[in-house]
Amino acid sequence: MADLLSIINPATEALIKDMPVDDGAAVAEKYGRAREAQLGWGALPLADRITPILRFRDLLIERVDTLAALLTSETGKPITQARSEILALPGRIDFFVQNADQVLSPDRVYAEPAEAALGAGTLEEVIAQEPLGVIANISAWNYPYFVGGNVFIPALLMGNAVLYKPSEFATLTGGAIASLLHESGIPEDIFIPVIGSGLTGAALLEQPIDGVFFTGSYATGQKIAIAAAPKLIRTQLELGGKDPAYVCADAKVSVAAAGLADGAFYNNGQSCCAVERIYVHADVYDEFLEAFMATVQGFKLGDPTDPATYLGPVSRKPQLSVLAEQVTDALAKGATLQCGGETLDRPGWYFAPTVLTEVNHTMTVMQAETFGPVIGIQQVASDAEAVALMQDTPYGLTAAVYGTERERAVGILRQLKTGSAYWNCCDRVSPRLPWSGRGHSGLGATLSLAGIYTFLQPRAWHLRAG
Ligand code: TXE
Repeated sequence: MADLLSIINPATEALIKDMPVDDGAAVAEKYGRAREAQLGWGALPLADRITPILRFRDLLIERVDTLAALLTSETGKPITQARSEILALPGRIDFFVQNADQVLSPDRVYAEPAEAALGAGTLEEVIAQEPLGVIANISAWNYPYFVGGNVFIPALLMGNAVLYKPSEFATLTGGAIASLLHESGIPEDIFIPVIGSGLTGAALLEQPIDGVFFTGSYATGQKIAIAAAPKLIRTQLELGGKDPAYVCADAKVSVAAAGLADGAFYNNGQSCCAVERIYVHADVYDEFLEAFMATVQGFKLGDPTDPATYLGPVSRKPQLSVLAEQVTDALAKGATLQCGGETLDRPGWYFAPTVLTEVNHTMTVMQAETFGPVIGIQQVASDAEAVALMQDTPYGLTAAVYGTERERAVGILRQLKTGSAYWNCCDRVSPRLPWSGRGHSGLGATLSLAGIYTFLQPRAWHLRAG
């Protein structure tokens, strides 16, 4: 009897359904089918792989209401944000489709002049790109369409087969994505959902796959890397972050306050690139805090199926205690609670939007990933002090600086080791730009041309005419 995975609605705590979990034998069987099907898929003309992907793109738009309702039911993501995520994936698909041919076309890099051939046939050198083969996509729950699509769309376009394990907290959405891809014409043995949690993910890594693409925590990312290491396969890790933002003395305070409040609380702060620490120059601190608090207190918290809701429940019940512990620790070390600070006494896993001030780096809230609706704001006396504090983290996903002078902001950002840098913006991802992390934030890049090449391996052809 297969183990069951209980899918719970975070807003009501009601059981949605129990799903049978794939055990090791089921995972091995799915791997075998993917391996058998991949060669034929990789040998297809690119156009034959693009057609079903474009159909999937259209179905995402057609079915957005149903897909968004499902995503909201199992993650608690406010329906407006669920729709936005689904409707933004077509733009990323367009980028991958528009660049697929350029990336896959063989590149003739050298043709030897006839006179140099000394009577032998002339030599030409060609670089060809080949798919990795069968890859495992072990995905996350906070943006299943984004963090999944960033991987499986280019992987499929480049001719790979994908074993896709959605997070146990977004399993129904993972199943809906698989059904939609199959309805679009992606062969069932080319995109195979693997259902379960960590044990199923670990079983997937025991298969002779050709690459693993993971999104999740640093702790689990380490386990993935250790399991993948003996195989010497492509290992890509999109992990967490402790993303800082700095408000310079010359910043437009209203712009910074609105942007950073959204950056800290959108998706209930459950984004790898959510703003997790805010530093504000003393000259604008009071004005910023007042504007920031006004924005936060304007956020509507409630039923995630209500289009007016901005803050729903957190997606995972254990996070409630993580958040409460970070608040307790901060207050015990001298922080001031501006608002929130506790789990709400109501059905569902709701944590009040929380702003802490008079914080410092002895507090967990300013050092460990929060991944929830809690933010610390610290006053600084200079840009140099802000840089020192922003650098004080093993993570390196994104950093943001709000200020009028571009050179001043860029000069600050250049000192920080992050994969993405923001001037007067934050918490944004573009298909045209590589999404990568330094330090504990990960390995490799998705999106941009780099995020397409990562699903390929180059082959060097040395061809001398007979
Ligand atoms: O992540 P996990 P969870 C961070 C965030 C969050 C924390 C925990 O701080 O609070 O991670 O979230 C699978 N071998 N991020 O529990 O445990 C697991 O089934 C193979 C940031 O979701 O990392 C799931 O599919 N697979 C991140 C996936 O790994 C294993 C987004 C992630 O699980 C496994 C999500 C194993 N041993 C969480 N153990 C971001 N970058 O945004 C687990 N899994």
